[in-house]
Amino acid sequence: MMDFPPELINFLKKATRVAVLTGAGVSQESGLRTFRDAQAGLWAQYRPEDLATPTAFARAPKLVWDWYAHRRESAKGAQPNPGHYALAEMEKMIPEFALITQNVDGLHRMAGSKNILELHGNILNVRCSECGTFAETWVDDLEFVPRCKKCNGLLRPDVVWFEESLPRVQLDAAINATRTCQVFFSIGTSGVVHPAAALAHAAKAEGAVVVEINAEPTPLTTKVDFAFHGKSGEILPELVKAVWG
Ligand code: BV8
Ligand code: ZN
Repeated sequence: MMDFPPELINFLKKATRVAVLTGAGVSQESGLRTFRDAQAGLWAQYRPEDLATPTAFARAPKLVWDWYAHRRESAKGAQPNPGHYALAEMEKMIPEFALITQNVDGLHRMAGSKNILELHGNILNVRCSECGTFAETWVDDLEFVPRCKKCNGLLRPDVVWFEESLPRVQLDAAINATRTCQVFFSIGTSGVVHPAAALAHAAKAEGAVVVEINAEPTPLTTKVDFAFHGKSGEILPELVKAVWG
């Protein structure tokens, strides 16, 4: 049983407004690779940053499509881990709770979280790169990228690529939750991708208590009020039990 600082426990017991930012580390114990982990197999030769861009898709649409098809299948086969469930539990205890996620794997929703802000989209959804229509079905195993039934445009994953803007509604809601929260958690993220990486600093500037839960130190670690280094799937359930029994 981990022992948490009493001042954090007492603060969380009284908190009514909490914002949580999660990154790929929260899904690591569900068997999904984080961005920093070396890619596997045939994808090992590519850097994610070189595939998750409109330029890459324009230059090699089939390569990018296949990378997402591979990751979509992994995400479909993944289950939420105790860290996802602990966050869904925490949400039930806090009147105003926002779960801001950089993850595209849909595992927070599967675990029962409700107020989820997907800043970088959702890999399980596919839309047309021209007219934006979402595709209900498509064929994955052809030698070319499937096309939109309405306008014949190339289909693409419904995620935010580098150099693409984040969805306005989700980002505004995330900024608002960050500005008004009493406690901000940064969990399983290396805190290098912007603008998500700026949220913890904004919370701090507004006087929130900032808590980091991550496998290793990050650039944020020296700036937070409490830092716990370890697996989120182990720390989060213990924290929820220590605060809310
Ligand atoms: C934008 C979807 C405006 C796609 C993703 C210089 C300064 C500031 C910004 C920029 C800059 N240069 C370029 C930019 C902009 C760029 C950016 O931030 N680049 C970075 C690389 C510097 N940002 C953008 O382009 C964004 N858009 O800014 O629009 C604009 C418009 C036009 C022109 C310019 C700008 C769009 C960013 C969104 C990109 N899409 N994902 C996909 O999934 O394929 S980002 C992707 O990478 C993920 O979603 C995630 O957000 C990010 C990876 O970060 P993490 O989630 O933190 O994962 P990571 O692997 O890094 O870390 C995991 C952590 O978990 C580690 O610390 C590890 O220790 C820990 N961990 C591991 N296991 C566990 C654990 N912790 C706990 N428990 C465990 N078990
Ligand atoms: Zn279309």
